[in-house]
Amino acid sequence: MEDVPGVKEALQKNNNAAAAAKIEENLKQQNNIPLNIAITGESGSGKSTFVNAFRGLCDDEEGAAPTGVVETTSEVTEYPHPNYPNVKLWDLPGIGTTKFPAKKYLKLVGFEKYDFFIIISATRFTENDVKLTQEIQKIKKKFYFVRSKIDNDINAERRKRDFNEEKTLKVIRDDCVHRLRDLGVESPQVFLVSSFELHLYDFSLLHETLDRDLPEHKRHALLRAMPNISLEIIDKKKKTFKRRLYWLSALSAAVVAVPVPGLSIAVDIAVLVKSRIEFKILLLTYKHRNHLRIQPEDPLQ
Ligand SMILES: Nc1nc2c(ncn2[C@@H]2O[C@H](COP(=O)(O)OP(=O)(O)O)[C@@H](O)[C@H]2O)c(=O)[nH]1
Ligand SMILES: [Mg+2]
Repeated sequence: MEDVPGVKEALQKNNNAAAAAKIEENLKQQNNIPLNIAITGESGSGKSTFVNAFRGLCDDEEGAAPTGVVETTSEVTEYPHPNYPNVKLWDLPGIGTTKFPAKKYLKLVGFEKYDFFIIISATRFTENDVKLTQEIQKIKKKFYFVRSKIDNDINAERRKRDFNEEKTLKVIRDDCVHRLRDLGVESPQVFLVSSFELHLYDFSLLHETLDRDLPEHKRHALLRAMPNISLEIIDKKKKTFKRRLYWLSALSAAVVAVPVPGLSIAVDIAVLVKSRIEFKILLLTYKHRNHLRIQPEDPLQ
């Protein structure tokens, strides 16, 4: 079990109240760690659809980013995650328009606040996408390339008699990588994604990569906001959930032992009970969807 800073010291001094306060502070902090993800790319590349899929919303749901064949985003729009509002996806306007010329783009979209950038392209990455990566490199922020609408490519290729999904994906990936290299991007990493089917292709790999690159405290924020698209993600969530529950029980035990004025754990516990139920449902749905014949397990076992 990970340590909460200051708890051991407080307990060694027999100061339960101080230990409880440290635990509560730490639990609250975990809820409030900001993570700002910038989604950029040309108009029509699938930015808004990606934002919605990441937040677990359908495109026509209330609070979803507007999407469509003629929709263009001409402003920076903020979309907080419905359950974890500290995680925000920012739907950015396309680079290279008169309103957002490449040179001034990062300044105009307020680059400082983003933890990293996801650059989306539905076909080939363009000169503008590359200009943007060059500017992002200058400010030393991370960026990732997403080649979107892979379901369309696969469906079109499927009509051919010698269709092979793996080969098709490799051709698309190699093509993007070569193009980005030709445009001057060193060792580009490209993730093939369908926002209609996040559980397929490279979305999980994108998460793994972000998870590796992010600082520890931001990783938790990302994981909690991730859509439940694979057993790995569900399993990782289960682990952090158990850790949180452990500290909450420690906190409630400390409060019972020495009542500490001003400590409010009731709300947090209600949230945990609710998420425990949600957890079970999502696990069952996931298994059902993937035709896994696994008995539903208690997420806390
Ligand atoms: N087949 C498919 N279509 C997509 C995908 N992502 C976006 N689209 C469609 O592409 C069009 C433009 O998407 P939108 O998200 O509005 O693009 P934006 O202008 O970059 O925000 C819409 O009709 C979407 O339904 C995808 O992963 N697969
Ligand atoms: Mg849009």
